[in-house]
Parts: sequence; C-alpha cells; structure tokens
Amino acid sequence: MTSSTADVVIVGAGFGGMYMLHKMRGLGLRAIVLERATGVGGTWYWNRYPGARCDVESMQYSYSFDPQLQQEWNWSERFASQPEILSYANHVADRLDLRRDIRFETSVTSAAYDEASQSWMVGTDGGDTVTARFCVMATGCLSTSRQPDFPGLSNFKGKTYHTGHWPHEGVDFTGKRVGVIGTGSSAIQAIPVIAEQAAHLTVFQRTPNFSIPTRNKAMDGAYEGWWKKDYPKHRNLARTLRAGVITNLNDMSALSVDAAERQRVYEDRWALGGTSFMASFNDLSVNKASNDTAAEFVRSKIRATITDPAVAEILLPHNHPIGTKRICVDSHYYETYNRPNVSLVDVRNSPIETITADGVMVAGREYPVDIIVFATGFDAMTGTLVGINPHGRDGATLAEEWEAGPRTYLGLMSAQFPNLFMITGPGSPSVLSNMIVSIEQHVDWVSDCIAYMNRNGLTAIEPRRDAQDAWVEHVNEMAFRTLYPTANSWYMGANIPGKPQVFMPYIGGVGAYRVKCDDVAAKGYEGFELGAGQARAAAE
Ligand code: NA7
Repeated sequence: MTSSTADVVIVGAGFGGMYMLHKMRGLGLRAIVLERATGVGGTWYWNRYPGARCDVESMQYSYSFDPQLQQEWNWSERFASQPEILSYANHVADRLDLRRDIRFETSVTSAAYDEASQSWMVGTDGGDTVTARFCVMATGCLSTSRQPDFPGLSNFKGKTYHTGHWPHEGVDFTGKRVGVIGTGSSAIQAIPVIAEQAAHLTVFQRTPNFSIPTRNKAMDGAYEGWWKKDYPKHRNLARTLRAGVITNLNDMSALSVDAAERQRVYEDRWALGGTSFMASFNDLSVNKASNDTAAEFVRSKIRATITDPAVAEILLPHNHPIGTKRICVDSHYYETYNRPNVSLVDVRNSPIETITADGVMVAGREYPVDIIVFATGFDAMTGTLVGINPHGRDGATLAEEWEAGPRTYLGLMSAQFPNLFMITGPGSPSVLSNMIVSIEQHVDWVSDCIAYMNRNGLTAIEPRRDAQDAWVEHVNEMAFRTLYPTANSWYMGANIPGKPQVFMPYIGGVGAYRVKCDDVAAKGYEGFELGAGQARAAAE
C-alpha cells in the first residue's frame, strides 16, 4: 500500500485520460493516471468483440492536437476496426511516453475531498491512495457494462461473455451453438461475424433497431490525401458543427420535397452508408412526420433484404423514431438472418424466463446454446461516476446529489465537488458527438482552467448551484425540443431498472456548446465560484 501525491489525479487512460496527462505535463504539473485495464484505450481496450468498429469515419476519429501525429498515422479503412483504434491509442502512448505516469490494473474505489487541504484523496482496490489538488474523471460514457440478472444463470454449463469485456485471446465459436442477447450497436456488429463461425446462432431480440450499412472499404489514398492536405482546416470546421463530424447535411425538411425526390435522397444516403443517413434532411430528429419517412424507408430495406417475411416482421423497428436510439451501422446485419444457421427469437412480449444448464428458456421453450453473448449494454454516462461515488464538500456524495438524475454545470463539474472535473460528463454533448472532438474540447478547457487558477493563485473551483440548475434546465429544455426523449434509450437511463429517466447528454450541438464554454471562461469562469483556500475558509 502506497500513498502518493501529485498535482492532478486522472481516472482512466482512454482517449480522455491520455490527452489530459499530456496536457498536464505541458503545464509542468505532475499527474498520475489510474487505470483498471492492463493497457490504454478505454472503450477500445474493453470492447474487443468480433466486428467492433467505430461509426465515425477514421479520418475524423483521431486526435487533432498534434499536427505531426495526425499526418504520420495511416488508417487502413474508411471506418476503423477496434484493433486498429487500439493500435493507434498504443502508438500515441508510446510517442508521448505516457505509460510511465499510468498505473495499470488499478481500479479506483473511492474519491474524497478534503476541505482543509483542498485536495482529493483517491483510493484504489490495491489499498493505495493518491492525493492531488485536482481530480479529473476521464472515466468514459460507456464503461460500466450491464448484464441483466437472468434467473438460473449460475446453472448454465457453457461459457458466457459480455461484449464490453471481451477476452483478449478472442472466442472460438467454431462448431458451437451460440446465443446473442440484445440487438443494440454491439450485437448488430458482432452477429454477422459470429454467424459465419458458429454452428448455429440464436439471436434474442427485445427491441428491433434501425441499422444502416457502413459500406466500409479500404482507405482511398486520394481521400486520405484530401484530408491530410488541409487537416487543420477540416478539424476547425468539425469543431463548429452539431456532432463534431463533417457530414454532408442536406439542409432542407424531408417534407419540403415530393415522395420521389425523398426516395432518391434516401437511396443515395443508403448507398453511401454510415450514420450520415440521419443527415438526409435537416428535421429528422425534430419532426415526427419527417422522421416517419426515413423510418419507413429503412423498414422497406429490411423487408426487401429478408427472405422470410415472418422474420422481417420481427426485425422491423416500430417502437421509436429512427435515430432517437443511437443509430446502428452494420456490415451485412440483416442479410445474416437469411442464413440457414441463424434464428431469431422475439423476446419483447415473452421475455427470457430463465437460463437453464443448456440454454435459454423463452415462452416455455428451451433454445439450446453452448455460449451466451450478452450484448446488453451499459449503465451509460453516470454508472461509473456514481459507482466511484465521490464524497465532496460538507458530506455531499455524488450518488445522493444525482439521485434524481445527473446535475452538472456544462457537464464539466458538479456543485459540492470542488476541483473535480469530468471529461465528457452528463450535460455535455459527449455521446451525441464525435467523442474525440468532445474529449479534446473538454481537456483543453480544463487544462486552461487549471492554468488560469495557478496563474491567479486560486486553489478551488466549484460551480454555483444556480448556474448548475440553469444549465440542467437548459439541457432538458433542448432535449424536449427533439424526438429523442420519446425513446426508451440509454440516453434517457431507460435501460437500467430504477434509474431516473433524464435525458443525459447535451443536444444543443458541439459548436454552440464550445462557444458557451469559451464564453464562460472568457468571463472569468462565469457561474463558477473560485477561491484561494485561506480566503474561502475565512469567508465561511
Ligand atoms: P445497447 O445499445 O444498450 O443495447 C443493448 C441491447 O440489449 C438492447 O437491444 C436491449 O434491448 C438488450 N437487452 C438489455 N436487457 C435485455 C433483457 N433483459 N432481455 C433482452 N434484451 C435485453 O448497448 P450496445 O453495447 O449495443 O451499444 C451501446 C453503445 O455503444 C452504442 O449505442 C454505441 O454508441 C456504442 P432494449 O433495446 O433495451 O429492449
């Protein structure tokens, strides 16, 4: 058991934590990163399931802070696979010599603010403590996996895996009967790959999802050259856009054109592939009638792809507007259901009853499987933070403060928790954006804030409660201008029994959000209380 001190303790060595460490070194500060995995990469370290791939184009899914780094790295495909993204994370860690300040295989179990010393004491599962003035939670938005508590699971004789904790050595499905539970993004990517290997694959689907083909392909040299020739210009543009991704938004309503033209636009987008399908028109996320046209187009594609109409019927998404649950992208997902070794079980009206020794029981029928893959998602956005449950000022705990849903100012800090920053926390664009763009924006902002405090002899920063309340209200108000809250999604916390149903990410757009954050900083951190230790103690 050791106790160490640093200027900054950073939790997590994914893309957020890695860049945060680099920036802190740039300020001449000592930072220690605590990471539960054996390596860097965060989400891309854990989600090694077959078919895992980013849904943001690779030319846009990388750090922009280092001109040489973005020039020297070459992506091999239009959409990068998990192994390639993990290689990139490792390359960055080597190049910036990050590992010497990262403690791997170290889970954070507690974090407590000491008001007297104005510092955080962070405890680990090994019994170590790190004390630092600032604590930065770079813990990721989808880092606490969720496996429903199916009765009988402990009796199962075969092997079980969760997509978010995939074994490093991989899983051999050859000759096996495999069950996949869930049909979210992870399952939709994994199912076609597993089906190719398994003797038989049974998919247990509760809610059908909309999925768009990725049309992934090898990187086109000319396309890569186009990006790299003007990388800073493209990056700057991305930072001003709604999702931090350069897409070709068709800036007109779906209802402003006739049915034939609409069909042509959707066909073009379908052929192009990827999430830019949602940019076919400018009102798909706000106007239900417009959204219906896109949803019906995708349903028509599903019907046309699936040979068995009864199977197609089960796969047709009807219970949420398209895009209000994270739109999925796939490689041959729907086609997979035409394979003779794949079957689909609808568990919407007859939920999984039990897991038996040999299979999965639904509506009194046992589906025999040797392997179960849980593609059942995450306690998104708040799960990891509330799990650590930081203890702040005056006995406040994050779990209590967020009992009715997360409360932050700008998704960066929470009242009662001085000097505790979150990277892409709830209340920021985070999961509705290109994560690396949002990570860089937050890390830069936090880093500038710490530099400002140091320059001005300030030792503590905390959001004012009124500023936080107003921001939470704004986040909520923006969400309810869209169709998003109509879906039972993990954005709303709806996938976790008992979790408060609050729309967690900020939907106002990456560009507008950045302007707001910059403005707050320019006004001397408007909405925050900043103080020097002695002054604060004297005032209280
Ligand atoms: P998701 O998108 O949360 O998907 C989880 C899936 O698991 C979803 O289809 C769920 O159905 C299903 N699920 C969860 N619990 C059950 C039970 N008890 N029975 C049957 N089915 C169940 O997680 P992913 O990992 O796919 O994707 C997460 C994000 O990662 C994704 O959005 C991208 O941003 C990257 P439900 O819809 O709740 O009915």
